[in-house]
Parts: sequence; C-alpha cells; structure tokens
Amino acid sequence: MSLIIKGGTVVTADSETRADVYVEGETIRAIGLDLDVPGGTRVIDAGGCYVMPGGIDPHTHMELPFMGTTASEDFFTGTSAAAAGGTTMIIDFAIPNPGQSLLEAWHAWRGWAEKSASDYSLHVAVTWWDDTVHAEMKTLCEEHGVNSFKHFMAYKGAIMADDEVLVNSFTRAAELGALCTVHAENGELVFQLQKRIFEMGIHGPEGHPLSRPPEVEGEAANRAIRIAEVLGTPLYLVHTSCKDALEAITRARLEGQRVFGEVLAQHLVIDDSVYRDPDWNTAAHHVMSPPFRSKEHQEALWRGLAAGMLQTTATDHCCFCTPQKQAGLDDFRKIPNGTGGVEDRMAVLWHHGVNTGRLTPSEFVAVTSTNCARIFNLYPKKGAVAVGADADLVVWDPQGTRTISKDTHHQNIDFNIYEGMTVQGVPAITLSRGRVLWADGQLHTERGTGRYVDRPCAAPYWGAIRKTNARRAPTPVQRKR
Ligand code: URQ
Ligand code: ZN
Ligand code: ZN
Repeated sequence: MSLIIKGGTVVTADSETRADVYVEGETIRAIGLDLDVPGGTRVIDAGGCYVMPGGIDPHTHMELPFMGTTASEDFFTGTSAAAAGGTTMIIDFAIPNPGQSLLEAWHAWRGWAEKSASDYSLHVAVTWWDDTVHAEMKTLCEEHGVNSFKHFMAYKGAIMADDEVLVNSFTRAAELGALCTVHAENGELVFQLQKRIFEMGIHGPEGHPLSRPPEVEGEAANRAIRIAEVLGTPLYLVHTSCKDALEAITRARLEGQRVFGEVLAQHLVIDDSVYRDPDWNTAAHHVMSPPFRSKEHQEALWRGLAAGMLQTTATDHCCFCTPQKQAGLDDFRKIPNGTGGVEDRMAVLWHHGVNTGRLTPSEFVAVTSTNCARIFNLYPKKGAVAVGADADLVVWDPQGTRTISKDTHHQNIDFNIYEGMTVQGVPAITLSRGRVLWADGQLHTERGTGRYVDRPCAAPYWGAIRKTNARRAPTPVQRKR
C-alpha cells in the first residue's frame, strides 16, 4: 500500500520545508515536491498543516500494578489515546518487585503490551541487587533490546533503590553501555515527612506536596548525578518538576557530564493550588510524584526546556479512576500516585509552547519526538521524517482547536487534569508505520498492531563520558620498606 501526504510543511528538529512525503508500506520512501508516485497511491491532503515525526512518549505506565491496585489504562486503550493526540510510540517500564527476576518482569510486561495499537519499548527498573540482577542486566541488553535501566529513589518499603543498589546498578550499566534513569526523590525524607504531616492531623491530598517539597527532589537529583559522574554512567532524570532538580542538571551539563532531563507536560502548566481544591476527588486526582509545584518552578522549567537543559517531554501516564484514588480517603499516603495525559501532551505543549513563542515548531519536534529517539537510540528509525524511517507521522493542524475534557477524551480514566483547557493546534491525522490510526476525529486502531522496538546500547548520542573519562587511573605509591 502506498500513500502520499501532499501540500504540507515538513517540520523536523532542524528545519521547516514545504514538501510532500511518499510512503510505501511501513516506510518513508521519498520527500520532496512533484514526486513521481505510482497510480492508485492514496493521497492525504496536508494543505495548511505541518507534517512531523509522530510523538514519542518516553514515560508511561500502562496497566501498572501499583499501591494495591492496577492502573486503569491498558496498552491498547493507552496507545489508542496516544494516537488520538499525535503520539505514535511509548516507552513504558517493566518494574520487578524487589527479589523478582528482571527478566521475568520484562516478559510479563511484554505479554501485556502485545495488545498495543502502536509501537512500544520497555525500560527495566532495578529495584534490588544481587548477582542475578548483575547477570540479567547483560541478558536484557544483549538479547532483548534494553538500553535503559530505571531507579526509583522514592517509594521506600516498595520499589525504592537505595545507594547500594544505585552504585551497583550504575556500575553495571556503564560496563554494558546502557543509560540509567532515575525518579529523583529522597525516599527516606518522603517517608518521614509523610508520617510527620499525617500526625499533625493533615490527612487530605493537601498533605501530599507537603511531604515531598522541591528540596527532596533536588537532593536526590544531585546525588544521582554525582554517583553517575564518579562511575561514568550516562544519566537521565525523569519528570524533573522543580528548579532544584533543574539546577543540578544544568550544573552537571555545563561541566560536561552526560546528563539528560525530562519534563512532564503537566508540570509545565498546572500548579500546586490543585491540592487545596475543596473537592476531595479533584485534589486526589492530582496526587502524583513529584507533585505539582508553585508557579515559579513552571517558568524555570519552560526556560530549561527552551535552553536545552531539558531534552524531552513526557506524561508519566499512570491512570487511576476515582474509586481507586479513594483508597486514600482517610490517609493521603494511600492515594495511588499518578495522572493521565498521554492524549494531551502534544497539543498542550504546542498551545503553551509554540503559540506563546517559547518553542519554535522545530524545537517542539525535538522535545516531543527526536531528542527522545536520539537519547534512547531509536533514531532515525523513529523520531525522523527521513527516507528509510518508519512512517510514524502526524499531520498537525495549527488552526484546529479542542477543549480538553474527560467527556470527550479517549483515555480510560474518569478525570482529566487539563479539564476545560482549550488548545489551538491539534493532530488531524496520525500514522503508525504507514497505517492511519487517527483521522476525521475518529480512531482507527486495532489491538496488537503495535510492535516492540529494540534499543541497542552505546547510543552515539551519549558520546564519550567526557568528564569522568578525563580522570586518570590511580596508581599505587612506591614506598621503601
Ligand atoms: O513514580 C512514577 O513515575 C510512577 C509510579 C507513576 N506515578 C507517579 O506519581 N509519578
Ligand atoms: Zn516516577
Ligand atoms: Zn513514572
């Protein structure tokens, strides 16, 4: 099957060009004007629109078992909602319980993800340590296309990685040429502050942000960065939510350390006033970690994103419906942490980023797709409008508008954190490897058409670990007896 996307402006991370895009089967075959295409080629009219790489969301948790329940969005409904929003690939997480085989967890998540409607890959979390973890990290890298290992520095008593796990895992990842990623919050501080806040009689969702202030994230971000620096491991900080963590990333990057930062779309536009909403359910639906911050942090995050100190945007899509959130009715510590957003990320970033002048269309492509593809070694198969790349494309209508609502979204959750937000700039058509998943305001997704995407180690984008490699190997002092 062949199709040509005609009349659009192709936007890549580097340029904007008036050009048509010809797709044969699953692959982009030609880009240019006056292309000579076979008879019977399907024509997609992109007049007045941009043609961009499909979004890649490097941080989702479809059907995650967590805090005594399971996230309500599964891999089919989640990748379908993603397509409705212009995102054509997700990177989710296989998260073993402490003591559980990493390989076993990876296989379990692979099974759940089979139903995906678009392509996916899996980070693997290191939640404990012994020789089997050391061995399985190598197997995952060499035989299962894993090049990134996640470490939760929060969630004490559950999946928290302490310094011993961090040092062992970062060391192993450096040997394997893999990237380490961290959820940077000091889990011990959170645990103690939660207890202290609860004992002060604060039991509602307003207690959540009080127990994890920006300093708690800043400390962990800096600690992870310093450990990675000493061990020579490239590091990626997920959901950077505050100035404290951004400053740690900026310092490291300016000193030549290979550190990457991710910011969630929601942390850029929603502030912590949500936790004082008089409606318990509304406040609880915003309980996620790190929490929403005061407005000053948002402007700093926008500047960090535009300045290239933060490279990717994500959603941490981890949905819990109202009855699930109500597990914490009497104790905010029991509210399952997570929000939705996989469908809204691109439009929210275009409206608040491009329409305001904070981001150019090319920078938008970089932070929603291309940078992620380069960091996780998917480029140029993914994250590119280039001959030979997968035809993961979005025809973006900069004039189209949408008012975001739980009543009209395609996400399997009974709440939307962007409820009532009207955005200008929406996906008109979304294609995954040449297959139309979204058009005319309708989903055309099918269970199981998504594929697992291998991510080889030693991504060229990580480059030499400049600062650490500069350290000379220590030598013993020769002493006379
Ligand atoms: O911490 C995460 O990234 C997972 C458990 C989703 N929940 C959240 O609050 N961010
Ligand atoms: Zn996290
Ligand atoms: Zn997460």
